[in-house]
Amino acid sequence: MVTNISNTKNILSNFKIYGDFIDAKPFGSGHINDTLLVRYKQAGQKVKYILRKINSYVFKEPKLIVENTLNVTNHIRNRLTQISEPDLSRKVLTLIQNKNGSYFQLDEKGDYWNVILFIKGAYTVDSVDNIEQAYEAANAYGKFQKYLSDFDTDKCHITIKNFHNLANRIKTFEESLKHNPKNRIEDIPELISLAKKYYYINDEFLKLESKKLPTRITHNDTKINNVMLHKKTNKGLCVVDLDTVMPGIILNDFGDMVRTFTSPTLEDAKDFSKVKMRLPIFDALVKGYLTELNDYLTDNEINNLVLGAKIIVFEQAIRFLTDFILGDVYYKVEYDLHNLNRAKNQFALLASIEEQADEMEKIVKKYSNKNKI
Ligand code: GN1
Ligand code: MG
Repeated sequence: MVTNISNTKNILSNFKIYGDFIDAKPFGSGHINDTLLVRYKQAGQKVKYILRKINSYVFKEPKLIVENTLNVTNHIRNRLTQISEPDLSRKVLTLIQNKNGSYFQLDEKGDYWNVILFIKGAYTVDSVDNIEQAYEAANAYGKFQKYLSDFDTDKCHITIKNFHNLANRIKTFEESLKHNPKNRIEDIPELISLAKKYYYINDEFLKLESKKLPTRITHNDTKINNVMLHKKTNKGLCVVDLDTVMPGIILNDFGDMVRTFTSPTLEDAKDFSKVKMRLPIFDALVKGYLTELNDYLTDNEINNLVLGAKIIVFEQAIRFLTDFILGDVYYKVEYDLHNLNRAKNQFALLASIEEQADEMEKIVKKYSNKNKI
């Protein structure tokens, strides 16, 4: 992303931010929105903000994201106040108003921008280095889920329709095979057969769906780098990137944690032999998550968490593969085969999960308080 400073300053001038602008730099590793870290000098102190341009190809109604984020953060702030949690501004995101009192700014091209206060003294990681990080980040997502357990699902907008609808993702994948607009499928027959082999995961899910999993307000993008960790204590501080907070099922949030916490490599690493589901990291993840949620989740949810991991890793693999076939229209790419490598990487992770599924089930049972006398 190329930063045009005068344009950035122009956008920022609409928001209620005081002091003197210092600089703005591209930030983070998101594939969708343009994100900048912006610094201001306020009364001698440097203060950081996150400025984001919302991707309107992906989010058809960006206003809905801003409304959801506002409602969800207000709800969490109230919950934290009730339990007298200290240091509130670092435990929940703060949205900044523009000078008209709204929480987004429309530019002359019709793009939506919003500004968030950067969480002070926090950092993120793109892959997990140790069990402590896995525990802390999963625990932060567990708390996030717990605080939202009494948020009215009818009051939360659907920001992307069918986002984690695996049947629909398979349909889109099948359509991409038919259209094959860039003649890319000729080179990848084995990968396409492999993808089809995993359709059984959707059949398993459909059988389960009839047993009704509760609809909750879920995050839907529970990547490891969407949790801010405390620089000094390494504790989970705050869950960020609330764009896809929507009514959903817990299996998806659990699944995306397994996807992004347990592999030692990044989702686009090209040495697929290094891609593995690491059991000790999975153990810490389950412990951190269920410590918060054991009393909130149903037996049916807990008993199917491992299926959630398979669902999300498979879904992500075919999302990357579909985007490769369609010519990289959705995810930002840095080189021609980027989406293809991402897909291969995710299929390697899925194979590793399949191999260790029994062990994973045992770990979930170990930390679950269900079916125990
Ligand atoms: C996208 O916001 P970002 O770039 O972290 C995507 C997620 C994928 C992820 C893969 C709205 O997330 O669903 O899991 O890339 N977000 C959207 O890294 O599609
Ligand atoms: Mg996101």
